[in-house]
Amino acid sequence: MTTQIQSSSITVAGSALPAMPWEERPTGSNAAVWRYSGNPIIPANLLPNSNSIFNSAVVPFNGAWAGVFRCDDKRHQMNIHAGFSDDAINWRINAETITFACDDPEIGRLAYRYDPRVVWIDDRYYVTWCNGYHGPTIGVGYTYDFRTFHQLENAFLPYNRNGVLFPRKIGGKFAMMSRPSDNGHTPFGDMFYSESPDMEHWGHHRFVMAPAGGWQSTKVGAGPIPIETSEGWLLIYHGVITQCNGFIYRFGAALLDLEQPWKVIARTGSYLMGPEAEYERVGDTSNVVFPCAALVDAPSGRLAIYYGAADTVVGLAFSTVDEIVDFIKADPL
Ligand code: BMA
Repeated sequence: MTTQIQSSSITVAGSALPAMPWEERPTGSNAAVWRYSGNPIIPANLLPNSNSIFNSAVVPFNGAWAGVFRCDDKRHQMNIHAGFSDDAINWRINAETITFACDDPEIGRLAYRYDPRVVWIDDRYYVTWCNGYHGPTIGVGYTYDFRTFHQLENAFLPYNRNGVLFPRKIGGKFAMMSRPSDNGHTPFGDMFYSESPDMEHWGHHRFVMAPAGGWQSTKVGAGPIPIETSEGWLLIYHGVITQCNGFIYRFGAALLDLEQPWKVIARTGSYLMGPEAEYERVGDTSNVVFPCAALVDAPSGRLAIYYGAADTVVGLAFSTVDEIVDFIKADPL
């Protein structure tokens, strides 16, 4: 038996974003998540020296939109760049990488930076990313204006990836999901929850979820900033399966307890979206969709999901909180 809930009963925390990108589900489709008709929205060569622009994060900013973009250059150095947009679809990305002011040169020194997430908490935008420090770990910084950036201490020891902050303090503490990993193309990965009183010291680590069968059998990692709903935190996450020709990255979603987010209420059995379009199937790493951000219009529950496609370009997809919660409940793990 499947559980159906009244869509209208779900409330979503956050702002109204009536100007965010939106398209209705195409006629004849029953997909829970559907692609923007103009995909990909950011081409690999948007910058003069970019090899690829993909796993990237966007937020509302000053009545328009700003973001932090993963750009790998033609030396294949991985770094992050600030960008701006009037419609959240057409982006102007700075050709220069982000420069962080940092009190400690040991921490501020660049090795590599990739897969940013951005979130507004209290009074500023926080940025997390996969930061090279004797292997990958979670870099943390903040900005008020996307022009000046400050870098804080790394959240964790190496090796770790997919550090994703919650959009408010929980139990009075900053809260972050992450995935302990290795120094290579990690063939494992569970998600953990950690909390911090000051955005520097992280502890109270709690196990959240492990890989399961099928599409999410090799590793799982948090995607966009979790969305607060009356059903729990809605966490869109990527899941990976190892096939003869390598990894395939898809994404699903879970509902987490609002006050104790390490407690999983429900989780998708089937994936929500996987590589299907040519720009997701073919690229520097074929068969990857990797979501790093979602804009949410709280009153309508509309979602605009930004994802890297085939480690080469940025795609945009749409859904609603109701659709995804219904999907989780109708086909739970
Ligand atoms: C992960 C990260 C992502 C990348 C994905 C697929 O380990 O490196 O940046 O999109 O692999 O290659």
